[in-house]
Amino acid sequence: MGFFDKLKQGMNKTKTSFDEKISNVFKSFNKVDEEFLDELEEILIMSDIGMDTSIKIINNLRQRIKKEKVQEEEEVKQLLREEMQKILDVTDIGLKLNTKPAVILVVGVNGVGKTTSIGKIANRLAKDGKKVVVAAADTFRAAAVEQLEIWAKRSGADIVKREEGIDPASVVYDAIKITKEKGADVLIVDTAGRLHNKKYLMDELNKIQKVINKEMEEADKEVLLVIDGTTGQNAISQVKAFKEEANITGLVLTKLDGTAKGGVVIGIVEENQIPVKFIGVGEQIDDMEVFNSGDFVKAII
Ligand SMILES: Nc1nc2c(ncn2[C@@H]2O[C@H](COP(=O)(O)OP(=O)(O)OP(=O)(O)O)[C@@H](O)[C@H]2O)c(=O)[nH]1
Ligand SMILES: [Mg+2]
Repeated sequence: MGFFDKLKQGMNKTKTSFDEKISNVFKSFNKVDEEFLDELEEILIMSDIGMDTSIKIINNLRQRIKKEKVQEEEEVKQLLREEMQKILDVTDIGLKLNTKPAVILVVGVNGVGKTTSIGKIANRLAKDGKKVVVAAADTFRAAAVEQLEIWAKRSGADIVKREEGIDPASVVYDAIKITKEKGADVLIVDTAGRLHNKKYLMDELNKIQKVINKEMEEADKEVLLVIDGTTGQNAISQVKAFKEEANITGLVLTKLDGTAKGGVVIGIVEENQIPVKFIGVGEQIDDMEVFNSGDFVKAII
């Protein structure tokens, strides 16, 4: 069967987990040789890890298998986990919010979980004793403001909101002023979900960033790009588009509950050297975890 047929078949059978696929490769080959490694490489590519990253992982794996004389399924899996983990451990994953105030700008395409993640992050920060203000800079829908308001109440954060349709950058301007007046520690800015091909929305994001850079020049700034963990290859173009417009400092990978996916993030981290900071594992306020590369690779293999 050709590569593309396999790819198609793979997509029709997304229920077969990554781990099962690897075990199947072990069943079809009785030894860990070049053929086996080729097959494994195809599985990585089909799991959205990306061509270049998959090749890199397999090359490293090949060397280690040779050097460490590995033949057993569990040993190979362990080496594979370690090689993936190495890629994911790019930099420090904590939020850098040492100034008072500091700011977190949250961006991403529609429906990925931005507002929900803001609620969860605000809650974590509040638990650490921080005073948080959230800015409702998604002014497209009245419902967006209401949704953020609910999360602000749950987490004990203050909210700055204006009427629907107003320029989001002006909401951010007001929110910065209020954050300073209240002596709050962190301002978190919720933005509208924007398709990366809609130029005016991206321009608007630039305007928000200009306001932040001007009004909070000295502040520590995190720009978190939220990615739906059930998305495949499309996540790569999302990262590319947002990186052109914003200085992304970290990723939030959501909806990892109930999915064996998320492999795409390995390629994204490798290619962009942007760390995953949090993962979302449900719709409730506590359903967020600090990203742990070791646990993550264990979950997929
Ligand atoms: N299962 C699960 N659902 C999630 C998670 N994060 C968010 N959601 C759900 O995803 C849906 C969209 O979440 P929102 O937070 O509104 O997403 P958004 O990016 O703010 O959406 P827009 O503002 O419309 O662009 C909601 O139904 C959330 O409950 C998660 O980690 N797991
Ligand atoms: Mg939202």
